[in-house]
Amino acid sequence: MNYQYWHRKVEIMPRPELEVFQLERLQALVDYALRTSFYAPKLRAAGIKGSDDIKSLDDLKRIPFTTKHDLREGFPYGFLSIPKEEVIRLHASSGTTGAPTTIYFNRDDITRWTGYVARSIYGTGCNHTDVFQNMISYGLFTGGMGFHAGGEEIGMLVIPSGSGNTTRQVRLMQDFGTTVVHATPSFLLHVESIMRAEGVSRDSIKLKRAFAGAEPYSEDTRRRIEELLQIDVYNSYGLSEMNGPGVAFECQCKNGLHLWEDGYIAEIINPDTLEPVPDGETGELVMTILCRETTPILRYRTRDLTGFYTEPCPCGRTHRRLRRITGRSDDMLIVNGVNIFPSQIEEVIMAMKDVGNNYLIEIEKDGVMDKLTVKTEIGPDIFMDDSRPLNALKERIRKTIQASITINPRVELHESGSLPVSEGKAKRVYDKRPR
Ligand code: DLL
Repeated sequence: MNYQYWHRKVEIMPRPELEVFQLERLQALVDYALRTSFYAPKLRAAGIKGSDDIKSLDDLKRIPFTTKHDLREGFPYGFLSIPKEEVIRLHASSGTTGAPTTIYFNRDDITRWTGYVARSIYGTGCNHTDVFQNMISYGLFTGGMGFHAGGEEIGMLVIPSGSGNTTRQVRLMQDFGTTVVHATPSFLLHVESIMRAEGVSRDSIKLKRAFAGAEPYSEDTRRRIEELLQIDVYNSYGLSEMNGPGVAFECQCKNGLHLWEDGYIAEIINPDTLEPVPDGETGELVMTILCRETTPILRYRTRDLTGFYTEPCPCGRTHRRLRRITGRSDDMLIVNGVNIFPSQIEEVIMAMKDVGNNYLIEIEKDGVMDKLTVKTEIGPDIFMDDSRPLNALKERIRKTIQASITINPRVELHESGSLPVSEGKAKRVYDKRPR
């Protein structure tokens, strides 16, 4: 394969050089952190009074972890390292409870962030001849503006279509010959359902690739989107605390997400003991941002569960690859005492051909017991008024889920397109148990 690199020198930089680079950035970052009201007392208490106290990358471990709770406590300016007058933009994460976490940028921060997104997009094989439809929310959410800037940096024609309005999205693809889209995986599946329902032929669009992220999805979901839309889907990972998108991204090999280690330091820890896990094992991702001065965040506990691939990638990039993030440590559901992750259910149903593109999970109390219901849409070849294949499908779904999670779920089948679709990140789990 003919691999393409946006920042070739950095992307294939030998690891010892990369680590020297990381150390220099970390030292500079610590000086910025010491200017924030949140980190100043914490770093001093850890014996770090300036960049001179960071002599090797190992010194990072002397710095305490930062949590979502800390970010909320620091709202609105506790993590700001420069005078407010020098800030040119803010983004905020969509916290459902309490104060949102707010991230500030100066011009250099935006330039660096854009560079990481551009590098990610280019690494999938795109170039300036592509027409890029950015089907994700613009605004406080980082996904819209982050990808928009990255696409423009490469010189693609960027269509800022934003999220939702599926029929119009398809129309835009037809009118402008869109070759690449960015969306959540759940929205991509919804686009396909709408195209099918409205009789839009695949030949009327020129789509080749999609960037899918901002929410967890399984390898089967990727495969399903790729097969239905006949495109290549690249996994894209990021979080507002670390700028947004452009933190880790799949290259043309589609075998894990290169984490841009010139801009970030990643650690994987055991969330219970807080100790590092052995190389390659799964744990909680902890991130330090090296490429943003204005809001330094050190050793942030993302709650995302993943691990590193240990073998090198055929593309030649030296930046390590994360495995697909299957969920967050706080996603875990305990149903009648059994620990399950929603991703286990997704894996089962998205691999079944007769199941449609949308599903949701509901948990209720039934007396003293928990009742788990999985609602899925049916595929286009099954009809609601034909009870035999319907019952057989229901039974097949029930058995396969039970074999995977050991719990016997109730299964409900719904007409294609009838389950709710959210414009942003999909809401799949409705836990209705009293707290
Ligand atoms: O979702 C940033 C983003 C925008 C990433 C567009 C990719 C594309 P937040 O709203 O702060 O930021 O949510 C971050 O979403 O901690 C993960 O739990 C989850 N997440 C993001 N990407 C993926 C992915 C943006 N590819 C949180 N796979 C993260 C699994 C993901 N989970």
